[in-house]
Amino acid sequence: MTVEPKMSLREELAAIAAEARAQIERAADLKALKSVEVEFLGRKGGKITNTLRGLGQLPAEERPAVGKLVNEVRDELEAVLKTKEGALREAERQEKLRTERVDVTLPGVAFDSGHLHPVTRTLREIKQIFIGLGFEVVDGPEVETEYYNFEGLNIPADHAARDMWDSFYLGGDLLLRSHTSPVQVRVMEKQQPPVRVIVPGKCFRRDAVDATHHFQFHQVEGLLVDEGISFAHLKGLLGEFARQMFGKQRKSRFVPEYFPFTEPSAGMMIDCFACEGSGCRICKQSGWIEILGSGMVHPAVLENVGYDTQKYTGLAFGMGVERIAMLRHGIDDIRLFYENDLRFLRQF
Ligand code: 2NM
Repeated sequence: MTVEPKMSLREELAAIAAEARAQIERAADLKALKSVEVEFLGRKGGKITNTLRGLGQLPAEERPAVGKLVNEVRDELEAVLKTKEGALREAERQEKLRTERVDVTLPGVAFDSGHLHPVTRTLREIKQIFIGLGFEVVDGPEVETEYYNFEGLNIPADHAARDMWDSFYLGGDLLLRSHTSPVQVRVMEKQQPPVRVIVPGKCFRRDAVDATHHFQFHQVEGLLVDEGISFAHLKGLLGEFARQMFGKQRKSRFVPEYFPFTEPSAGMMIDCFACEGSGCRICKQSGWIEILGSGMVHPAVLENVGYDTQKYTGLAFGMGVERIAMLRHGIDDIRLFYENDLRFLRQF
């Protein structure tokens, strides 16, 4: 029977250390490395740690030297582990960089950028011009009472002129406003002159829809009330607006019109900006285009809001925003504005 010579503690230690080095070297990742660390250097049951227990069996004089050796082996293995850990971390980092790399040369996702609707743009331009001329922009309700939409504006119930502003009636005395003039009445009720306001907004009329009419559209109306306001102010103000809106060489002329809330009333025409007056599609060969309605505020309207008509006079005007936009861009059908057809909208 052969007797295996019992390994000395030193030999045992050397064998464990060699095994540990080999396993550290083989560890494929940090997780594997951690289990090698636990197996050999773990505080409880680690193979190196366990050898310290064998120390007690040694003769007393050998203990310090072997104890020192155990510590040295432990320190050395810890150092080897640390080096291996660094290498594995770096390898993992490189792998992450490789797999998560972003190709910055790929074309990005292009966002379609939209733009403002041509009616919105025209409305903003009109507002900007009157702001520059000292007007304040106000708005008011789209659902109105008969009083503000009609009576207050000198349009009594039995008046034939109501047909010009036939509305949508909501029951009671409520209706959808057929112009923005009710807002001017509300403004005048609240303040004494001077009044300098423009009122942009949506209006509703019970009109048959065709190329130039729609049941919903936008207006900008304006009102200037003060001492001594005359028709000369009206012509000067609106002529300046026409020049800023349609070109500084524009000529304007006024033609008789009828509105119940103004007296006298006048339509303003400008010479055609498209053909300079020689005749074209836009001015229907006449050389002139009507762009707005206007007049001196009827004294009955001023009395309705309690103004002193001996002291104050006013001028007022109104224009259709869609109509102005159509003229400007040569658009021949108002319905195109509301169809949301991008082939149309992208042209403006
Ligand atoms: C227009 C034409 C002429 C107008 C009159 C008033 C008010 F409130 F002062 F009576 N607001 N707007 C007016 C005058 C509107 O639109 C074509």
